[in-house]
Amino acid sequence: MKGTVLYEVQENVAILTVDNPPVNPLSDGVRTGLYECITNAEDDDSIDAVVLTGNGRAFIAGADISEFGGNVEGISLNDVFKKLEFCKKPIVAAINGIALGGGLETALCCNYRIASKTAFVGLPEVNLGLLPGGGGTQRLPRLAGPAEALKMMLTGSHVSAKQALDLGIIDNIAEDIVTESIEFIKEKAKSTEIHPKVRDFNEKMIEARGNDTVLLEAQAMAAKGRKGQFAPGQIIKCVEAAINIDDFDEGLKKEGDYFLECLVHPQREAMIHIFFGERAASKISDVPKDTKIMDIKKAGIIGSGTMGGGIAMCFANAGIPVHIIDQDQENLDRGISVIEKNYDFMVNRGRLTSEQKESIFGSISTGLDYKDLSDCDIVIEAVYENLELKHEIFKSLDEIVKEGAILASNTSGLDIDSIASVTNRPELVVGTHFFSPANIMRLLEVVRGKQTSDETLATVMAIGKKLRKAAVVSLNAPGFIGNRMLFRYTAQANMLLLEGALPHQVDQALESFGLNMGPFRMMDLVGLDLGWRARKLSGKESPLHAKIGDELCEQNRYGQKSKAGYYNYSEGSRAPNPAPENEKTYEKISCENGFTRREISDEEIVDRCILALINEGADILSEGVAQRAADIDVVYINGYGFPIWRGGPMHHANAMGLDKVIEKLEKYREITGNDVYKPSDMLLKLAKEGGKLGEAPNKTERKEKLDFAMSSVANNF
Ligand code: 3H9
Repeated sequence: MKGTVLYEVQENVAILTVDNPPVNPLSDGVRTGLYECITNAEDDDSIDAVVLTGNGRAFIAGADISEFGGNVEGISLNDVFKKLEFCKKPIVAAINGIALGGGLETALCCNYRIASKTAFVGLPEVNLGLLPGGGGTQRLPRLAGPAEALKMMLTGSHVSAKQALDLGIIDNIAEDIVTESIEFIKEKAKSTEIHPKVRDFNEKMIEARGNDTVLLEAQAMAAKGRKGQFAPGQIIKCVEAAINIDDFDEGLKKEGDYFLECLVHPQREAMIHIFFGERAASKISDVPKDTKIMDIKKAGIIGSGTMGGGIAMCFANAGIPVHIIDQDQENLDRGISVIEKNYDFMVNRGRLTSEQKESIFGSISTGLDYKDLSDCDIVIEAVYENLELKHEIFKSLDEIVKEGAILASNTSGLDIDSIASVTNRPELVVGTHFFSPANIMRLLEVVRGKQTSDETLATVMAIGKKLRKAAVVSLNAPGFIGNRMLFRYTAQANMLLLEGALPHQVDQALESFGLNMGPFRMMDLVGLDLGWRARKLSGKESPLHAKIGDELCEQNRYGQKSKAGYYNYSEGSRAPNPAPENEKTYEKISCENGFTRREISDEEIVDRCILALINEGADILSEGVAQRAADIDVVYINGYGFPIWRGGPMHHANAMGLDKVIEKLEKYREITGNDVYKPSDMLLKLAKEGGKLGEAPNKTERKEKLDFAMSSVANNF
């Protein structure tokens, strides 16, 4: 059995300590331990009261997520909760740290709750495609009121001890959590007052009855922030039951029914796949666990543009002082004022206090002289994509920055080995591909060059965690993981346009599938002119899929920046408006290239774009560029707007069944004659074995990695 509960007695108080490192989830051993320890305390006449706390940095991080979807052994969580709630002795939850999901629900079954200053609580089950199924949907609204409870449950956000106190979720904050909790419960045990149970607090429920506003607002919040997800609607139904049903146990039963529907829903499996995928991504199979992590006390950034500024904010937010260098003062002034505006915005939104802003913003310095970077532990170059320029910068950095410091390039696709080759420390050179805006987007691709050392890689992964990024390792290969897949995907979207579909049709079909933004809206946002200019410079003929975009550029339609691209944009707005004037261009280019435009169904649009992603992803895996399929999913969800509830393109393929994937690939290969749909060898092999996309093959079985010099992807980024 996993986990246990320690039992200790101090001054007639039983102290129950949940012990299941590192974060004390409610695994079978903990459930059994809790049940038995409460029974012991009840049966022991010398015990007057109980303190329940957790070992280490967590109180309880929730139900054991690894148990969902399998056979749950031992005592059920709800039996434990019943035991706690109806314990004959008063119980206080001494919330010493993290109390999430089933952890907060445990505390809500106690008579009293005290938290340490640094503790935080929340019901984040929605992030796993679940709802708080241990009474949380019934008890939290009784304490915090339905509006605040819904906000917490629909966003999954964490609430500090101070906020929890203000919301009425806890009764007090303590400096010395266990000692003060013992004193507190001893006093309570002496008094004759009835020890409260949250189930009996009906006031806020009765108050909310007959007024739909709270529920309607919750529905609007879910529609905006959790598009396509199943669990939010279930959570709202649970709170509706809490408000309208007098009998608490009947409300609990409803919650149980709605929870089960979430549990068996495919979204639950997909979202838990991503929860574990994000954590697995930080484990690098051939880098020993005990690899030394370097101490990063100061960071340097080259370039104060959007990327450089965003990256600087990430470091400053994580408490690491950062120095930004640019080539002229005007750029620096502009860059730093954008950063300050971002922080002011956060202050205005109540996300930071003015004091916090002063301290964080104050840790960012700027200058023009590379010498000021000499004492940095890591320097990240974030200038525009030009290999010669990057070579120059790395040569200078290598001379100036202290020995042993990491030099990183924020390239989205250039050859890290080539950049490393101009330095005398290739083992300390790595790619750190942040996504724009870097202070908001969670994805960080960490690009491992041929000579990047284990220590450098492990340190950069640790920095990624500190910066709260979803960090994924990619081998150094054209487009790395994400942009290589994106290239295939947008190329197919463009082929659909050439064959007869229209941009808004393609966008709508893929947005209905769950993508945040359709490919043509995205291309307009990024700018059609980047690829066009690169192709013009190369003097080569545009590939078929780029023909329409290039023709639009010839008409000065570069996308949002010129207020016209695949769509039209009005001044000051990013909302896409139809551009019927483009249709004659589409017809002309289709005709010139031998296509007879045809009706294309939404199903074909989605299939072709998503299959292109899957097939390329399988190649990336078979080359070992990504360590495992889940890494690819983490990349695509956090950097490219793929819906988390579908678990990423690789999980989506596994869920569909690889046989089915191959069948569809063959079908579209026949229809289009395009080799993009030639099933990847890895898919064929796995389908034959009845396997699933999982780990990359070991080094000897890998397909040869794409070469920068040979790749069309590299020429486009
Ligand atoms: C629930 O409670 C349902 C109930 O309402 C009702 C049921 C009837 N279970 O993230 P970290 C592992 S649903 C199992 O790197 P951090 C994690 O995989 C649950 N394992 O640390 C990792 O393992 P490894 C609701 C868990 O400090 C290790 O612990 N609760 C669980 O950055 C360290 O994790 C949640 O959704 C778990 N519950 O962040 C909370 N939690 O080392 C989910 C963690 O092998 N957890 N692990 O890779 C979190 O949000 C973060 O882990 C936490 C710590 C903030 C706690």
